[in-house]
Amino acid sequence: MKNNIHDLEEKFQARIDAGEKIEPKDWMPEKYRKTHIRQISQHAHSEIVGMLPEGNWITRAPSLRRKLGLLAKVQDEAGHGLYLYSAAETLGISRDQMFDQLHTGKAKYSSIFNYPTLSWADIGAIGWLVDGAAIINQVMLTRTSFGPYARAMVRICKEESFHQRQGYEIMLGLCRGTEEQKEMAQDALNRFWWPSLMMFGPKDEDSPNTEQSVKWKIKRKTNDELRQEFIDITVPQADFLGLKMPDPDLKWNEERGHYDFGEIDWDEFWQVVKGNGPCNKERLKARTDAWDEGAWVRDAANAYAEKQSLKKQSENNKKIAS
Ligand code: FAQ
Repeated sequence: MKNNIHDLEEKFQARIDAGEKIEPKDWMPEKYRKTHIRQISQHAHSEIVGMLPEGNWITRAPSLRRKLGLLAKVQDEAGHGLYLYSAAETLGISRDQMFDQLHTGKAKYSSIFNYPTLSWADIGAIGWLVDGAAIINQVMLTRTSFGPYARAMVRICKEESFHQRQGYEIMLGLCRGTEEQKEMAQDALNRFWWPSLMMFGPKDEDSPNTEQSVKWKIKRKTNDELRQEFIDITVPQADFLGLKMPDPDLKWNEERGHYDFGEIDWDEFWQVVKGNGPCNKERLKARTDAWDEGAWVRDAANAYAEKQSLKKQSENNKKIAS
């Protein structure tokens, strides 16, 4: 038995090394399955919880055009959550189980969504920085080894690119506006810059999952590699806006061909991950309230589905009888 598992694992790794995609019904090590359930469900939860900080501004967007754009973006995020929950379901976990893990605090979601959106400029900063960071991570995931996850990511990335541009366009509008508007944009950058860098996860040396995930090509790049990529792309964008990065240690390193940057406040990161960020409790309450208040919708949908299936069954029975 031991040898059998060993053989299966070797064959599995050989498939991964050859660049093959793993599909839900293929044999896979239990840890590969569990890692995917963890990562995909947490990613799905991030999309759903991520709707909340922006939802806060839908009624207060400064024009109809901005309102339409934001509404469409938030709807896209619900869609991303749904593709991802479906991808995770192929691994044998139910949606109810995943929601239960979110509502009981067992499953994480991205730390970034535990920060408040205090001004309209924050919506620009989220699109520019948060979606910008999400794309860097998710473009990598279009090549991840698990087929359903990789395929979901292709569409999600296309939509995220729109989101990033609408955010940057909001920032550009503010930076070309009045002094007060430019200050709002700078303030949003100051508050969202460091939390955006934290989105990529702990430093590689403190990341317990990276080594195995890279070996299984779940992750094609490490947390630090992606974070550096994001910084290198984003700093010139801030320069173009005429905004100042809130990091005195940020400077181009000719030798490395990358920007050097200051130390991230890892205590803050872990506090937020553990549930003690500025909005953790509020976000979780919004989700559990939505679940409780939506019970009648789920009951009605189930009753309707049951009625339809009985109707279909009785029509089939009639056809067989005639
Ligand atoms: N927040 O060993 P690692 C978006 C946890 S989508 C909270 O490095 P891993 C779209 C990690 O889970 C944003 N927890 O873990 C949008 C692990 O704990 P666990 C979400 C974090 O999995 C935009 C522990 O720390 N994207 O923004 C965070 O190998 C705008 C040790 O860490 C994804 O989920 C964090 N930032 O690497 C929506 C992408 N970082 O689970 C609305 C898919 C780490 O063992 C508006 N996920 N942790 O208990 C990934 O690529 C990976 O899971 C990482 C973490 C890179 C996030």
